[in-house]
Amino acid sequence: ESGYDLWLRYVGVEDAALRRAYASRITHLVVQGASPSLRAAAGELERGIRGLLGAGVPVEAEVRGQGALVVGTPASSAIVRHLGWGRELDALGPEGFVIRSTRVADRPVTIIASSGDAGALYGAFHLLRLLQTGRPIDTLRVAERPRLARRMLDHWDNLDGTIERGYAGASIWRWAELPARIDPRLVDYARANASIGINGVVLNNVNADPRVLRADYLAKVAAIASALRPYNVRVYLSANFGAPLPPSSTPDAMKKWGGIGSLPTADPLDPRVARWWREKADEIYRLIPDFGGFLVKASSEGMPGPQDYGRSHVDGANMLAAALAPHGGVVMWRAFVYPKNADPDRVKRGYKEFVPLDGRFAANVFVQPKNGPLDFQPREPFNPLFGAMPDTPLMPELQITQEYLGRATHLVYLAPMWKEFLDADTHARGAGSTVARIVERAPNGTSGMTGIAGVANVGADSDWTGHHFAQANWYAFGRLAWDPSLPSDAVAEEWARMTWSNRPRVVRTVESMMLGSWEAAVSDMTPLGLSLTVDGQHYDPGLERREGEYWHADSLGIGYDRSSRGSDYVGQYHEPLRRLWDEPATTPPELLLWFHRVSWDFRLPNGRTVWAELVHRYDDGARYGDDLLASWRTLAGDVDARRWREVQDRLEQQRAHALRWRDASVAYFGCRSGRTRCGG
Ligand code: BDP
Repeated sequence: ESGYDLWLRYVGVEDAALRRAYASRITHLVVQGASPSLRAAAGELERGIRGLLGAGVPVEAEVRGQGALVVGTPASSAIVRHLGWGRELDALGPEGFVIRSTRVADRPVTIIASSGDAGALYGAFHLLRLLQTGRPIDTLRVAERPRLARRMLDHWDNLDGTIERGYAGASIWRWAELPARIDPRLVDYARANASIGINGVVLNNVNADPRVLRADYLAKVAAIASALRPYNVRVYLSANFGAPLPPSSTPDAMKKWGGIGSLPTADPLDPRVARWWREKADEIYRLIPDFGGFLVKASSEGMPGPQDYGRSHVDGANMLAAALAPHGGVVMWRAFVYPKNADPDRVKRGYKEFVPLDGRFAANVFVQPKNGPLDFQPREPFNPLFGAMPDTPLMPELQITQEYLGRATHLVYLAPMWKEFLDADTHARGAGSTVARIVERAPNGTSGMTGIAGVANVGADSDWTGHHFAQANWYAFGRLAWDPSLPSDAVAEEWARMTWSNRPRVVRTVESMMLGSWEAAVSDMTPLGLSLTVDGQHYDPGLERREGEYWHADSLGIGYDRSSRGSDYVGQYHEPLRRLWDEPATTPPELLLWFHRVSWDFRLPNGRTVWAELVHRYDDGARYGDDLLASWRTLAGDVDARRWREVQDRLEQQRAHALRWRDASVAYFGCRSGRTRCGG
């Protein structure tokens, strides 16, 4: 196996009794309705059942005897309509579904029903997951609905086929061939997304090449949209704010992109600019009637934006929102904005830029903060914007691609990191105001204005993600976007069963390898709340690079003082966090050096000094590489040879790299602190 099939392998059920039980419950398939999504559901069920049960089942127009699997909506299917579940299905929404064992004309059947075709498709994938993970299906009573409306995968793909922070080969969008030829791989990509509930993709890098909005590219975008549509995946684009300008107008850095228009300005308050965007939106929707909207990185890291014209983020976002609103599109306006003049402490800047704007964005604008205030570090405290903008829909941006977490070399399962973020209590409206709850509730209950985005780790490699275990992060992102309350271990177990095997030993081993891997990576690269310890490529240790900027280490101590006595970043949090995190003694050790500069002899709750704890963690983190290898070795023969060997190779690289991190870090801090000899 190459890994191409992801978690949708549909290999035969090994347990013969279970396979017989499934076969007696699924003797034929009845899919009433012929919409593209219902056809996709039927196709997937046929394919999955054929693989899992070793033989296909007939597709019938009606229930014939026992064991029908019926799929449909009240609108598409008379069988579903006559069950009288309409009210319940309506309450679950067009993406929600029920799966139920019941009787039709006195015959036992299994029903997958939804008020929408998309929900029926999601239900089909859910049933397949039950079969793939060996669950009983005799007395099903499933009711599901997504907790967030927009579950987005953001590609940082460039028009030349490269991917910013991509470690799995070239872009899967083959722009040169489009729109004439649509790579069949796109259908498999769409299936994978649908299987985990992802319903939107941004095709291009946030450092957006404006040409993607040109007519020739829009025709290509429309072709991609048509391939994804049956799977309920809508297309969005990153828009370059300077697009109305002429191509390569001026050589200065702020406008290095130029545009695709001919206007002398991109000032959002200039009526010509507003009109340009309105016409652009009209053009897009003529080609792609269900186009999702724009993701915008503006006035950030050299990208053009409203601040080039003395305007605010509100001016910029609302102008674009007005162009999209007549068509039902949205703007996702990134909050990854950190102008130097806002504050000497970089992590304070996003909050200072955006909190004053709360409540002023148009109804179809999301503000999109990263999970942490800095930049996708292995561990950060939650971004204080969550809980500070009650009147603005916030769509968190997570990073699935492992920019700072060992790229596609390291096995790092990210669900525990995302859970720490989603479960973090902001205390914005008293205890229990978790990030997940804030994100799940749109201000004023505006429908469609909840969501979450993950920066994709997908590329054209045969295994899609460059490491077989990195597939788990794509999978977990989708599952958590559907339901942020799912536990990391349950998601890991599902994935392990589908991707590797249902054998208990494999499931246990794979799951345990995954579950400790994030903490180990944090220990190895950024223990105790350190950040940006990497080199320019964001892969190898590069401690000297950032010395003094994100933390400071010398003979007296280590850390960054963000307490009220320092940068007062802690003041951006609600009580009691502000008070707790203001003192080293009541700050969780995991974030100690993020919030405080302490002496090397400062004692942690476990009795170790900071120096001893750092060394201990580096050691622990590095040793996880050995543990992973030892665990994986026990599975030789339990999993297919090619994938086993490929993972084994990666784990060996990871171990060597982890040791390098430990040695470089201990040597560096040993020298800075005066505990060990420098150099050599
Ligand atoms: C940083 C990445 C850079 C992105 C930027 C962003 O290093 O490639 O363009 O974030 O999110 O993490 O805009």
